[in-house]
Amino acid sequence: MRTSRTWWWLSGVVVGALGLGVSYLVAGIMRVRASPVVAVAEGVRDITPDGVVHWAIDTFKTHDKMVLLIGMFVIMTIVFALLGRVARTRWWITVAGFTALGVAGFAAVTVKPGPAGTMIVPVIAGYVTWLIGLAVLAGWLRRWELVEASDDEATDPTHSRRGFFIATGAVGGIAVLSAILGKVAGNQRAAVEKDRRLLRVDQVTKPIQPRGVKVEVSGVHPWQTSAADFYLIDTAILKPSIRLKDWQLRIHGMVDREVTLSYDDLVAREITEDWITLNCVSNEVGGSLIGNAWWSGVRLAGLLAELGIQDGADAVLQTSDDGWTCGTPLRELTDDRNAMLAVYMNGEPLTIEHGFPVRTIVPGLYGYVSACKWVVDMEVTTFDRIDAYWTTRGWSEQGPVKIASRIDVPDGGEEVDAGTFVCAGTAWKQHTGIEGVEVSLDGGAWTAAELARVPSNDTWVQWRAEIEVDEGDHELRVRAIGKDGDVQTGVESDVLPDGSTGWHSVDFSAKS
Ligand SMILES: Nc1nc2c(c(=O)[nH]1)N[C@H]1C(S)=C(S)[C@@H](COP(=O)(O)O)O[C@H]1N2
Ligand SMILES: [Mo]
Repeated sequence: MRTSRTWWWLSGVVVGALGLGVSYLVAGIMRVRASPVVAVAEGVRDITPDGVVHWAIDTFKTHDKMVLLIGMFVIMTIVFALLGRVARTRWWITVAGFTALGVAGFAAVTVKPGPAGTMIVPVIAGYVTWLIGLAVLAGWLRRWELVEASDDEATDPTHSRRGFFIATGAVGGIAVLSAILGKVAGNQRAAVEKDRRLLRVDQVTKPIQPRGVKVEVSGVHPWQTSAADFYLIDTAILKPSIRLKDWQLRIHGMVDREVTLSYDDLVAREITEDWITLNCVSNEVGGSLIGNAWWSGVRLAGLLAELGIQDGADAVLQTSDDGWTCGTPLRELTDDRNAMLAVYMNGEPLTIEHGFPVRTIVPGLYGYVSACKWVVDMEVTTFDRIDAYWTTRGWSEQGPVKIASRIDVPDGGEEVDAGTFVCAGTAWKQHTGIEGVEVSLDGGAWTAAELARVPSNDTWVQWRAEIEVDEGDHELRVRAIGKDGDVQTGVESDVLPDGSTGWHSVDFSAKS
């Protein structure tokens, strides 16, 4: 085989990369957040069956998005190589292939919120680049091939070969350069981080942990969760970077008077502050998708009352800057609890990951129906009229937190000293409160644990219990009792559709 033939695949890869780079650059310059590559990755995730998504999250933990991007990268490289390879004999397949990829990019960006007209520009730029780039490299390859094929011994293929490699190198270089420039141009993050650092909201206070909230047993998760340790759950592959001056919240729908608030409008209102525990519906029994923080923000009950809620409304459809939505029951937003538009977490502006500049926090509801990060739109409406991101994927429309408890000490598999052992952990049922916690050793009788103090029913509570353990293997179980008398069930159910149930148990051993 002539050497020229073996290089077609390389032109496919390099031209493919150039198209992606150019499209990324155009997206960056235009400040289109949904670059086609990321949009396709998000689209792939959206159309992936739930079972596969859960398997991926389970297997790769929080690296699932990285794995998705790397997987896409590998697949794209292979696809580009194949498209380059077939271009030699069947041009139309290559053109059809790039067109199909362009259409996928187009489809992925148009389902994103925002002006479709501008989001399509990066896709078109990338598509045109693919076609032109491939035509140029193919031109050099054909010249090289012709020279190799000619019987004329005097003709040296070096010139056309060199031409091909120089062109390929140049195209590859431009691809990398445009990707880097796209990154720089699109990088609002630095500016947003600066907004965060300079932000001062009057009335916001630093958290002061109430006395007696800790059981003081080493190994128990801290009662207050720092922003850095707070679990992160969202569907955004690129976290929205929103400048303070650009943020707006529109509240509309079944209200007498709709309103659009700027950040200054919002924080000029009275600030409310509270300790609130937030947890995820996907938290498995014994899991750690839960955290407790000091939140500062604006109470939604007051705000909504001012706008005048119309009869019949029972839900608020919240929309994030990245298009994610959730349906929150109006009752929990307007009753006595501190449901708020939070601006600070633990006395600091929200981090970008946790929803800067504004996110919702509602005591007593799982995050997926309430805790909208980067919130920009609230529509007062009715549940029967709306579909939210997770409820269209099999999760329950309503997501009140279920009573739960967890053993932090001993750790599973731990070896402790036989004799008296102090076990400890936490329990929660936000907005109802925990009345008691009980533990059972090796399937024996339930015995009461001691509870630490809590500032309100909206936080988790730490517990500790002294147990007598003999030498050998043991199993410890925990259950909680709510202030409403609800005793935590031992019946195990999966996180889907509305949160896990079952007792957390830990196997450990004791030695003399
Ligand atoms: N914009 C947006 N907000 C979101 C989500 C999301 O995917 N996108 N996930 C929700 C879920 S399922 C949970 S449990 C909480 C998690 O908030 P955290 O990441 O700050 O802990 O955010 C909620 N708010
Ligand atoms: Mo969640």
